[in-house]
Amino acid sequence: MKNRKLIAYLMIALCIFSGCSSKTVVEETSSNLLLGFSQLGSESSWRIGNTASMESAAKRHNISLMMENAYQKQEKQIDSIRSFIAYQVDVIAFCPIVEDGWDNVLTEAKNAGIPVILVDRLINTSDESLYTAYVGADFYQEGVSAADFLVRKAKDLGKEHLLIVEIAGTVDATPTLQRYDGFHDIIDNDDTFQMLETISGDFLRSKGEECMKYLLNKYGDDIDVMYSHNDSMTLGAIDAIEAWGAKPGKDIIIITVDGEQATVDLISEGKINCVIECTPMLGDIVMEHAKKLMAGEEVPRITSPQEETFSEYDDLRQLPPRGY
Ligand code: GZL
Repeated sequence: MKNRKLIAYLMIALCIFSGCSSKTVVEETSSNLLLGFSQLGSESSWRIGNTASMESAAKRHNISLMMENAYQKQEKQIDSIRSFIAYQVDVIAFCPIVEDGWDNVLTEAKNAGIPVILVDRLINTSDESLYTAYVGADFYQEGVSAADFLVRKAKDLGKEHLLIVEIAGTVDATPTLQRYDGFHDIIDNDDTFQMLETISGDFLRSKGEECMKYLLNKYGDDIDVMYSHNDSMTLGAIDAIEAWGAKPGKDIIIITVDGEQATVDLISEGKINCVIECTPMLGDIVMEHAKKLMAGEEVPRITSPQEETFSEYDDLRQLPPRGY
């Protein structure tokens, strides 16, 4: 262990002097389990909550965490995974920003005998042995839950024809692909609804606002519903809707995913109609898996947390603080 600590600190020094931008943080503990974690970025409150969950869980489980932030760049994640391999960490965990392009680096991890845990998002690979476990949401179900709310809301309003715009997440990211499929598998088969357009806001608040401005300029007051793949984009879109002079939650039904405190609070203010929960608190599950793998024990291939739907139909006064 002492050698690895020395190498770790030398790597950090090298990283600092070479100006590499993905910040390496080594949270050291007395344990001899070192987990290398590549976080994809800091694009949303959800992501910041996920990072905090991983850091606090590592401490709780007495696991040394070497974390690098890729700031939305897949190539930085690949570099981080290679440095974890070079340092011979015990387990690698990462949130793949997109589904494609991981086979080569994960084959290197496999050849080095280092197990890989996918956190929050999946990869697209023909070699299922390249990762041991996935810890993250059932995004398809989140899309279905969003559609289920809209079907109920349409019936409640007695509406027979509603026009929908969709602000999607990062192209080729698992939540984007599956939140789209889950929603469309219901909505596209119901004549009450008509999709006007789907446009990517890359999970960013600023792009959510830009997308909604574009959609309002193109479709104006014809828009009845906005379905957004994450709360950050929704908050930006609400700024655009109010600047347009419409009332979010009334003139335009607002359905969003993540469950940040900020959006759940807007349900009570009547500005958002439905928030589908996607918890970022995955750290404890990941650390439990890492400890079991180090003990030579099996772990489940897929672990998805139970998630709820919060809407205007619920009494949210007793809801505990969301924590992100
Ligand atoms: C979902 C996660 C998504 C969130 C966004 O698990 O991958 O990425 O919905 C975040 O807020 O940017």
